[in-house]
Amino acid sequence: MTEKTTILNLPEDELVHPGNRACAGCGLSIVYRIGLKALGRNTILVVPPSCLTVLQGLYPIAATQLPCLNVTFASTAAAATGVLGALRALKNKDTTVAAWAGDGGTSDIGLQALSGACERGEDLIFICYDNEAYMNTGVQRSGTTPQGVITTTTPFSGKAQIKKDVPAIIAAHGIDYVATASAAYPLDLYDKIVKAKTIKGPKYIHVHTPCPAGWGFEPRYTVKLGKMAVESGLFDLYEIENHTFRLTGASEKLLGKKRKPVADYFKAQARFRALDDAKIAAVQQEIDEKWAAYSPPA
Ligand SMILES: Cc1ncc(C[n+]2csc(CCOP(=O)(O)OP(=O)(O)O)c2C)c(N)n1
Ligand code: SF4
Ligand SMILES: [Mg+2]
Repeated sequence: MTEKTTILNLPEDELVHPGNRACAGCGLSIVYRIGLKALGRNTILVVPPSCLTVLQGLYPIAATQLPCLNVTFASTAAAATGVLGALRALKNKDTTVAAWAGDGGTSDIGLQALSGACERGEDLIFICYDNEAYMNTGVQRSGTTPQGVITTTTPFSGKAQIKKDVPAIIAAHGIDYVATASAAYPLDLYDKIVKAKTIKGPKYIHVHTPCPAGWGFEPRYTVKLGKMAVESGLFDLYEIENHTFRLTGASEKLLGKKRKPVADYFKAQARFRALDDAKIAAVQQEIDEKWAAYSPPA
């Protein structure tokens, strides 16, 4: 079994400058800081319009020390493919190309380019930070916004449709590495990115990323909210490696244990205020059924 990273052996090298334009308590700030430590200095980032472009800022006062291509919304994985081609022409075999997009830029607008890159087998890491809406433009619903969430485009009874399962869609391409992670478990995310760097071909990591501004909770609760999503069994940490699924980290530890009620997670956020008890009970039942399938009775 590979040694897990702890806070004691995380690299000290900081690739994100202190002070950036993200909101206080932004989950993306955690994901980005730890994610860049895992990717390392020999990395080229490809980023579409999103809160990340705001967090990174503009040259010459950018928050990141890595080279970064800011590209059009729909083109992230296609632009990353172009960077890979340029590196091949330069006979550069060791630079990592990481496409890094929000949920809107991944699950909706960038999905065809991502699908194409997966189908062609491009050697890139695609990281989606899922804050479950188009946050940078003022909280519009996206394909990954959960059912019932109030956004500026679903203002009354919340989003009618269910959350799009993007990791499952990408896994259906048959690529060798798909994983989920959470801003609340940065070391698990770190280890997954480090592992992804060792695998040839497309790698996809989907990161649940609490957003105080868009979800309606106090900035100091970012990690707590992320943990509640995992500990309730709503958002699961897993890997699909060489087509084999396994729960990891905090989700693996939940197997056979009592999970926290999902109602606590919903009630801690203003965006779920339209959910009544019957809808919450229906989600709880879905979670219970999913977990019964993870650990069928002996
Ligand atoms: C083609 C196109 N449509 C719309 C926009 C405006 N826009 C910029 S960022 C953004 C939201 C991105 O949402 P997401 O990918 O979830 O990232 P987040 O802002 O949540 O971090 C939108 C709609 C754009 N730049 N290009
Ligand atoms: S809107 Fe949300 S994701 Fe965007 S910078 Fe603010 S807290 Fe972070
Ligand atoms: Mg988003």
